[in-house]
Amino acid sequence: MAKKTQPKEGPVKSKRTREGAGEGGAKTAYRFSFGPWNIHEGADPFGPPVRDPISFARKLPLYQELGFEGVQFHDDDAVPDINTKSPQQVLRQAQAVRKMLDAAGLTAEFVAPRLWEDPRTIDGGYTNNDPENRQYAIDRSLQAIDIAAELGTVNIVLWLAREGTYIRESKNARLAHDWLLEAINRMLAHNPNVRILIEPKPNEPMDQAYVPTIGHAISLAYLSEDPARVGGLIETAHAKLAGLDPSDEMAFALFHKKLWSVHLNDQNGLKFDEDKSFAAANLREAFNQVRVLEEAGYARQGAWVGLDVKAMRTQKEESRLAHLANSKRFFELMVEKARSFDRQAEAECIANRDYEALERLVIEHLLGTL
Ligand code: 3MF
Ligand code: MG
Repeated sequence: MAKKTQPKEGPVKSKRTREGAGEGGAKTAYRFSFGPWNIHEGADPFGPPVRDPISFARKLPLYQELGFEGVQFHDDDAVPDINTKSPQQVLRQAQAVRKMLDAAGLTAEFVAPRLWEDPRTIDGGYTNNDPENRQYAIDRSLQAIDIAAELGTVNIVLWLAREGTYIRESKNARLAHDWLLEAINRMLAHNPNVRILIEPKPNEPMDQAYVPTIGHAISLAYLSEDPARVGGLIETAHAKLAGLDPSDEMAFALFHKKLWSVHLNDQNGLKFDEDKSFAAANLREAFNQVRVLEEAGYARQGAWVGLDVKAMRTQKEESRLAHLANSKRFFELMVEKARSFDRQAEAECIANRDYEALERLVIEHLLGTL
């Protein structure tokens, strides 16, 4: 009886009616994005840059060359020295960047207020104990919304980098969540089109962060003034750092219709946030992330496949973009793997509750030995 489910003995070819189909039946065409910080000079906490900087203007043509259409921004990627500029200067600079994007055939995916470098955000932005510093965080976030509007996107990503503590006694956690919600509501009220994507991460730079998983983010979304405009962005490495399976995190957000972007990358166990190339450390987890996105028809609603990957510090100038090309290639190969997975054999394994056979089906499929 188990024979049918034994890959070596030739699984029955299926009609694969659910293959890459999503809900509507058509296959998903993916479009890819990354942020300018993903072309990186290689500095780490223990050593200086090892590659020359590339200006934003010189990075833009590289997007198309690599097959990417979307650009992710921090507010100050679009408007450098943002704190020294008047509101009018900020908007003019954003308009100039929009022209550069248009000329390069690129689209802005999101803007993220960078609330982790200014002296006023040393102890957090929205959850800072000092009301003046909290006000700075909100003002800067509202300005990021105005920049996003100029760049032609409604998406604001909140990576809550310093919203947490080094020692738990230093903040009132219950109050901190109240302040976070207040900040989200202020942003929603500022522009009726804006959508907020919370990017959870459990630690680093803080010892403990307040919104460590997508479940925490979505619970805040539902409490907000307009839950339909608050969702999430899931980064593979961040889910791993929380000890969770990234594909399950994505499935949870998809179930809530709140997976609005992803930061695909990889992470080798529980250590610093490595931002390795997608699929480079955990092939099977990468397969499962793509499988979940495929099944849900993720990209159909206009969501992007965003990467948040860093080149290894050892990488030489001439091949410093390989991590981006590789990650995209590995994603596309995984899409093929997800689409060609034998769904009928899978269904038989499940019906027989023969998960050892299912294990073999998956592994032999990934190894290409079927
Ligand atoms: C965090 C992010 C970014 C970071 C970027 C630079 C939107 O995972 O995705 O914020 O700023 O990774 O380190
Ligand atoms: Mg990220």
